[in-house]
Amino acid sequence: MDCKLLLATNNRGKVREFRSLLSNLPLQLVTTAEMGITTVVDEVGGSFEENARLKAVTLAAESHLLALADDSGLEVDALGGEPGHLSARYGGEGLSDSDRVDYLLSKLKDVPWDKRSASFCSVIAVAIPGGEVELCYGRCHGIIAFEPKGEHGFGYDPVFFMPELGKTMAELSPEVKNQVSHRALAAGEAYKVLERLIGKR
Ligand code: ITT
Repeated sequence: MDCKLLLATNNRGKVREFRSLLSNLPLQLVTTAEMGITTVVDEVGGSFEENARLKAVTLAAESHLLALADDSGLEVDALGGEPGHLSARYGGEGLSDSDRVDYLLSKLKDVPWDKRSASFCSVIAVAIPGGEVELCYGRCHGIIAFEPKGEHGFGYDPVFFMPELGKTMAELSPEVKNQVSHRALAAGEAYKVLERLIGKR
């Protein structure tokens, strides 16, 4: 194993965030695209944990590198926790982020403000090629806004309103999102796991 960490994701928003969240590690962060890996892992698991594990293990085995994968999504209480681990495909295949936001808003059109609570969840899996896998968790709470606001971030950020900050996640600068997000919390745990794994070599 060399000193590279494979960011096992095809989501450019996640890559941007991980590059910043893990920048102080003594590891070279590389993407699947940079390594010429075109494998798309079928997310057939029934939970964030299963899919994060599947992506990290498959791509660690293929690249022979330490690999980090994130499976994440939005859980909306009024929708019984949907879209959850199906967040990337909510509303059908081939939709854009803004199409999915519109679809979500249409599902919540009759739901009043005090019943629009939701959380973002991130499960990060760190896998050693042919070896152990460690899981790290992060969650943050918010309310689904009535309309999108803000230009930063990706996915459902424009409708994820954080009451304690008085802004949607898309209105936060990348630096602030990386202090408060579900992914920042999980990445804090993953950072410690990676430090320990590096120390063992
Ligand atoms: P990879 O599997 O290649 O990492 P993906 O986009 O398919 O990329 P997921 O299966 O984990 O990733 O789906 C996560 C979806 O949840 C993502 O497409 C977003 O729509 C949403 N999501 C996750 N984290 C988010 C965040 O920080 N802000 C906004 N939306 C987020």
